Amino acid sequence: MKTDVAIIGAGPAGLLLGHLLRQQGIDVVVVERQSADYVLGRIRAGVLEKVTVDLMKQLDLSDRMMKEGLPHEGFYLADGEKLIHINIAELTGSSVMVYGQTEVTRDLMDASKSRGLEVIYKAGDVALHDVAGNSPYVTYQKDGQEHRIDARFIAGCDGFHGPSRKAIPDTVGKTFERVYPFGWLGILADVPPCNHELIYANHSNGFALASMRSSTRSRYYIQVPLDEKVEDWPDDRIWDELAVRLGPDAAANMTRGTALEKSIAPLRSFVFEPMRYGSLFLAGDAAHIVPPTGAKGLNLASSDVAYLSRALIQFFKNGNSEGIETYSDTALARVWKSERFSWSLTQLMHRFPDDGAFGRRMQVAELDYIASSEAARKSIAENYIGLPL
Ligand code: RFL
Ligand code: PHB
Repeated sequence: MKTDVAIIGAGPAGLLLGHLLRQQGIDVVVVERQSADYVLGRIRAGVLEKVTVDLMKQLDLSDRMMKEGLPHEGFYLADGEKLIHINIAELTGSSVMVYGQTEVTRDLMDASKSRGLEVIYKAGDVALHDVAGNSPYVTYQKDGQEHRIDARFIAGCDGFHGPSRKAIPDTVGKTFERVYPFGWLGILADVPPCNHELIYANHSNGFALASMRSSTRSRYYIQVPLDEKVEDWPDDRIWDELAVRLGPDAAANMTRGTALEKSIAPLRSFVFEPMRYGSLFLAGDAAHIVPPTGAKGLNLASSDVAYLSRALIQFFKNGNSEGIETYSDTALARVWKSERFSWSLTQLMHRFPDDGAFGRRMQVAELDYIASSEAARKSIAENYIGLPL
């Protein structure tokens, strides 16, 4: 098979990029290791920045999101007795959209066929070849046969564990990493949310987040030690802990229900530089990971893809390779700012086992400052809605 751009991974980064390039008549093939159902079964992000909403609009795939999504104009930071409202709308004139990553993925998947976006699911042993030069290719196994896709470029949109980043030689790539000493235990349930806005709570038992997917579906998280097992957390234990950590007002409004999904995700900050090597580009989680506290992961995948699609369209339409040359630096400049925000909000809202009394006093002082300073709240709000492209 021959194509212009071979895309590895059919998560949000791969599907968004595929659609944006197809919209301009550029040939693409997407290869995905998992089945479509498996990809849709992964419960992840819930908060979309303008950059993600705008890309779906640009693709004319935003109808369901505009109908079913919930625009949010604020959220809360809670710390013991203190409840700090970050009024995003007042502070920035903007808002974010609560609409699940699963739904974004479904909308992109549903439109694939009619828009000529070929996605090959259940592709085994995906491997990248000759990425340093101008004639790279991808091989994979499917139905007991080896297949080969020759391309002008390869886009590595295969998440943190995919093969793309590893195709860049160690002598070229640099990694920057912080692993946090805890994870998030998430629960999804068909119950109304306890509050109409998200609540991020710092409690002595650890962090908790009250989020949602709709007016009838809630998503909650609690900070747990890394060695904790989902099996040790029957639904009732999670609801009890949420009630304690989120405080009496939220607890009074919290409806308990059976978990539709329950999982533990470790927290990490990670950046790989550069995001381009020869004919290979990295986008999304393949190049960087943020702890979910700032709701930035999916939105960073979107901004990478916005930059990369422009660069590739410029190249294929006008023979102009400037965007391709600058992609890595341009994308990384935004990545590092989101890394900083996600790291600082994680630092502020979690209990770190080794931070002791001094670390806790720093958190209290910072939260006190945020509560008393509009400038501080504005800085949080403008990062939360997403920095401009
Ligand atoms: P994905 O979604 O991981 O997709 C990568 C795809 O590549 C496939 N793949 C392969 N394909 C072929 N061959 C191989 N060898 C392959 N290896 C892997 C995978 O099967 C997969 O389909 O990466 P992408 O597209 O870069 O998207 C990134 C986002 O998924 C991620 O950043 C967010 O989910 C992070 N995140 C959040 N982001 C937000 O913007 N807002 C949020 O509110 C938010 N909440 C979250 C989150 C992530 C979480 N977890 C579980 C890590 C909450 C949680 C709990
Ligand atoms: C979610 O609803 O899954 C969610 C919301 C906000 C975050 C992280 C996750 O910061």
